Amino acid sequence: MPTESKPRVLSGIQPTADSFHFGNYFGAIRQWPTFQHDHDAFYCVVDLHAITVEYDPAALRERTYRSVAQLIAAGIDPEHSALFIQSHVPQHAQLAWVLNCITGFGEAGRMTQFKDKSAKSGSDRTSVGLFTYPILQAADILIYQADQVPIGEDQRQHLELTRDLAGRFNHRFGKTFTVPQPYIVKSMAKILDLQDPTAKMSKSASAPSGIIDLLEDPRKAAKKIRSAVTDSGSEIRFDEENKPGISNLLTIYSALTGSPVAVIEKEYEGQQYGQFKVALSELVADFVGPFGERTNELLADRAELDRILKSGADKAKAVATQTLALVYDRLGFVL
Ligand code: ATP
Ligand code: LTN
Repeated sequence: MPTESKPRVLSGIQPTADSFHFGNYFGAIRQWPTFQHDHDAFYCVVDLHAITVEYDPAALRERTYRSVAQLIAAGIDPEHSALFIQSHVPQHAQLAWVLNCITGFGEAGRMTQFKDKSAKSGSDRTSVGLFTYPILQAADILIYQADQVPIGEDQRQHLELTRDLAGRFNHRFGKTFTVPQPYIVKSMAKILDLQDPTAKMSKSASAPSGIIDLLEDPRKAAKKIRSAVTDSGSEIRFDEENKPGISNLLTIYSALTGSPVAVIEKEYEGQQYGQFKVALSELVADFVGPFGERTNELLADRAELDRILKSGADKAKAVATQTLALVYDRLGFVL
């Protein structure tokens, strides 16, 4: 298929941890490689978003490389997708400024993620950057004229804002942007904290024992599964309400093997939690072991990563400069 007729996808992820965790992987990243052959795919590590909260500069640089390496280890092929760092393409920030100027203050204030995060840190420690975070996200998407945006359920409101801003700009200044569709797969797993299976697995809220990182030592990962909280009773059955612990482990088993939960339940009928956990702990170790090795191989050759990132940024800039030129023209800037 010629490139022009392929639908375009864009997604992004923040480089805010040394490793992505199972929630990030099974809830978001895993689907990215599935688009790269029949879509025109753009994937970015969003470092501009990562500075909206307090952070350490040396850690950010290292985490950005680690994020890129993990995305490649997860199956993103830089020959087929444009894989790049957001700050390498200045048009994101340039378009964000324009979008800031057509976003209502109240409209931005209604974003629930901002409300939750700012409530936690208090208004003096909340940056204006965090307030405008969703507008920069809209720029990430609109600068590529993306048709589809693979995201987790938690990003639905940001995508709605993106669609509103695209429609508003088009209405005010003439048709300029593609109005993107969210691509939210209902069956994408929501992974819960291993120690508190009523809360999601989260880098900021979970204790280390509740999280499995993709770059975890395989033996430690296996041990975390064996020590995961399970529920009273002994039946291996999916029941989110009454058996959140075992249900979460069934979700992870299913996500790792591709087997439907019902098939796994049948397979383990009559067995104890302990036996199931041992089997799952081996699957987890077999997954994180090679994943970590591949990521470390990639990280050992920074020059090659820089080459990949330069080529990704070049592909991205080719599209982004065209969109920005059109936007500046529509806005009435002297060209
Ligand atoms: P934080 O603790 O700072 O909220 P996080 O651990 O939730 O961070 P994000 O950086 O918000 O991680 O995650 C990126 C994406 O990964 C999210 O948009 C979401 O789609 C997905 N994701 C994160 N945690 C989970 C989870 N537990 N289950 C499924 N998907 C998840
Ligand atoms: N806010 C998103 C990350 C993100 C993104 C994007 C996702 C930034 N820009 C553009 C999709 C498209 C998150 O926290 N998951």
